[in-house]
Amino acid sequence: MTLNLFGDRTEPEREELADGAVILRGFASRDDAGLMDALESVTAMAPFRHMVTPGGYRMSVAMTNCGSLGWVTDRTGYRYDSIDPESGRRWPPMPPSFMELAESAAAEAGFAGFQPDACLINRYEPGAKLSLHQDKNEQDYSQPIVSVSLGLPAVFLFGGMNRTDKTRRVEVRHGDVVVWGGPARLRYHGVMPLKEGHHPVLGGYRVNITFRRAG
Ligand code: MD6
Ligand code: FE
Repeated sequence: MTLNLFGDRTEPEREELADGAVILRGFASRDDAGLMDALESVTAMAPFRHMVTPGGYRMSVAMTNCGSLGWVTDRTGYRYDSIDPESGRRWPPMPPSFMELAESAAAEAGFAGFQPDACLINRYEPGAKLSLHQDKNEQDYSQPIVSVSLGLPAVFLFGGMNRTDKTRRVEVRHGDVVVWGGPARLRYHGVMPLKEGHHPVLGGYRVNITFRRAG
């Protein structure tokens, strides 16, 4: 444990989760007001919705997208699509503040030149969770993923290359950014059911924004 001048617990700004995965603590806090404005403009055009898995289950996490490709699931499977199935139109463009954050976080983690074309936005309410999964719908696994946590804290589960491998639990909080690539790219991961709480910026929710090069 590290103590600061006041005897409080401090955390390193950068924590290695595994080879190829790093948490940049508070990296997105500096411009959280700008991110919230951009988030509202996206969700005004493409509202959060609960998608259905190929197995027929309604996801507890509500989702939307921006950028040229959006991640969708329905009874026919998971895929990236340039069209929002709810509106029949393209997803809203990726706001410049989103793009800049993704690029600078990736560079900070050692992935210079990251140019995301897909941005998936997940909204968790208390009890919502994401089961262990691998991110495998993208074309090029050499590209990293940049994941931004906003609002209520959550426990991120971080496993290995097989579903049954032991998982590590890490708390992700408002403003934390996880960059995930290289040898970690196909690790299983998930999110534990969200606990109730109140966050000054997002109230009773957690929002996670993940940036990918999908196409
Ligand atoms: C979430 N994140 O934190 C869900 N995937 O709400 C993910 O599934 C994820 O954070 C790949 C890389 C980073 C992530
Ligand atoms: Fe994922």
